[in-house]
Amino acid sequence: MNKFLTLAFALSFSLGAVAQNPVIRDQYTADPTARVFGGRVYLYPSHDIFPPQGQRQDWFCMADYHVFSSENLTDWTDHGVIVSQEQVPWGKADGYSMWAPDCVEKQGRYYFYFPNGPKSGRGFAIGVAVADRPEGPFTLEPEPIRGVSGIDPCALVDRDGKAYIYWSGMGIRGAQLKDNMKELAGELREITPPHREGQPQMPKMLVGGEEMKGLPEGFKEGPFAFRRGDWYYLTFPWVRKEKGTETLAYAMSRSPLGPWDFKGLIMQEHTNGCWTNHHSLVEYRGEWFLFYHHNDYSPRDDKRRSVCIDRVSFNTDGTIREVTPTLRGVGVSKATARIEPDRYSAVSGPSVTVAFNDTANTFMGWHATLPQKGSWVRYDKVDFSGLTDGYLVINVKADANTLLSVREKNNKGKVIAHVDVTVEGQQGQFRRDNRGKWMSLTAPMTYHPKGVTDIVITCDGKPVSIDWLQFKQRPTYFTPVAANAAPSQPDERGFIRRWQLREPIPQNIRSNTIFTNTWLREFFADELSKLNPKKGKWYSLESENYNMKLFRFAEKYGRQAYGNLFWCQTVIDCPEDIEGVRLAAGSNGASMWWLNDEEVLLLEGDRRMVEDDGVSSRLKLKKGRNILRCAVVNGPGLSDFCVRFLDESGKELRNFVVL
Ligand code: FUB
Repeated sequence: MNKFLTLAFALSFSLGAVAQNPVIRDQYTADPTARVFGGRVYLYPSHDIFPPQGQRQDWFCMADYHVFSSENLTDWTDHGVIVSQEQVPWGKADGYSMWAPDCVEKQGRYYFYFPNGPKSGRGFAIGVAVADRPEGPFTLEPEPIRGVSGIDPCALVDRDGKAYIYWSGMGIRGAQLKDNMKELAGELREITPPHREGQPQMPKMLVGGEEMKGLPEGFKEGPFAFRRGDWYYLTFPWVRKEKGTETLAYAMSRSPLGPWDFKGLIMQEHTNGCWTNHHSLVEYRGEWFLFYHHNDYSPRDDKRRSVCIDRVSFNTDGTIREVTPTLRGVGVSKATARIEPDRYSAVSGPSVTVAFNDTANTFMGWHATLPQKGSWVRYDKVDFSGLTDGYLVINVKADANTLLSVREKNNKGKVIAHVDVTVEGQQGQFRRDNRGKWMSLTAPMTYHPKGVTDIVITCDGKPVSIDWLQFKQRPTYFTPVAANAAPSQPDERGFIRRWQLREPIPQNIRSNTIFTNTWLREFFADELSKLNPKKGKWYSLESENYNMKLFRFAEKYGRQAYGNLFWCQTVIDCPEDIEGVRLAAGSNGASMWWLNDEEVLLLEGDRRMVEDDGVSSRLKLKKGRNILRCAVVNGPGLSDFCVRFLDESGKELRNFVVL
């Protein structure tokens, strides 16, 4: 037996939840072969990269293969590199020709077939690597398959255990494989390759298999053969003379090596001129899917491509229904993951536009622009399961104050959340000047859809662009306190967790450096004089933490998390007069503290919350009710506070209750 090379196992990592086209969003992927192994879909694509110096800059360039897998066609795991060019014993270490591959399983072993440029000679050979698991590690065979000269291998293991290989080279060829899956079963013939004008004559070579008969005239490559019922399908990229770029086409037969009966197209030419397409069809959980590629992330360079998936179906006579590519793709998107409306299922009309977020780094994705009141985008199959107390986070950009809604099913459907996009400071949410800037806004959910449904984003005012949106379950953080609730105690470290919080008052503060003693005194005095306990909503809450996370409170009740003034008060009931105590507080943002309407502490400057950060002078807590009040203000940044009383010896005070 020749020398084997065992390949290192690369680290796997998940790409996060993305259900839209393209499906792999951090690297170029092309020529997708999808296979189902052990109830999971495995994706074996080529890996387009930009050519290094010295390589032809306008040509395909691939140095390795990754394998990806998914259980739901939404979340893809990248298992890393399984074969790279410098590991192939017979291949050029710098050939950059690792074109379309395939992988099939037979008797518990996984056979990975891939083309590559041989060390000596021209053209392509096809190699095999074998593994015990679909994601490897793969062991490379020392030599390519004898008698196979070409690209784009595809293997078919039939129900009777016989296996076949198809490839592209002087037309589309097919041959039976031996049981070892590494050699052709039939005779090999020596031929003189046809001479191509302007090129040197290739030396004689061994050729196996036969050219597939019954296929249409014109350029063909990328065969993908499969069986469905008693029909064999040979599918392939095909160039129609009159159009000049690749379609996906197919032929059917009752036997694995034909002759074939040409049937027509699975997909038309790409409308943007992307020259190639390449594909596979796979049945998964009772549905059929077409994997193909398009140059979405690289619209001006069709040698850098990306894998897409759409559903495909069959007529009763076994013929394939033509597939129209979609942006939305397949798979269900979780409401709690980022949803990208630029990958829409439908739009109100052609005036809705999609543009890259960053043309210098297209992997940053796209945004959709709704140009006028009434325009909308629909995004189907969003799963709201488990979201019981949610709010919306949406990343938007606008040039003027506007409104949008997220609705269920259609543009007149039930409003799930309504967003007030304020960029100029007159409406509710943002007072800063955010014209033309991306902003993450939050909005309460006014309706919680059940299970999987479609969402529609409607523009209800001026033009607005949307990058992504996401629903979040409101964190608990606080438990509402009923009016007749029993008094609570300070926690075991003396921190007071029960507070009445007024809904936040948004502030136009760009920087916390303004929080000087003088500024804060004036600000708090002014705000205190305006404070009307009957105006604005007050919430009586018990915190799950020793500190009151005010920004979470804001978020939970659908207000902006940053740039707020918070009013907070609590009632302390003492069994007796307690002399010589000190108030010890920490706050993120500046804060001022009053005990029974007397100012007792000011925490100034741009500070973070630290326990006992500021300590008052000695105070008296009187027998009965004492009102402790604080105001916390912050510009950009989080807001929270923690507070307790310390006794004469500096120990936390706990002999009182909080009403
Ligand atoms: O990816 C390189 C080549 O482009 C493939 O092998 C062909 O099928 C075409 O997609």
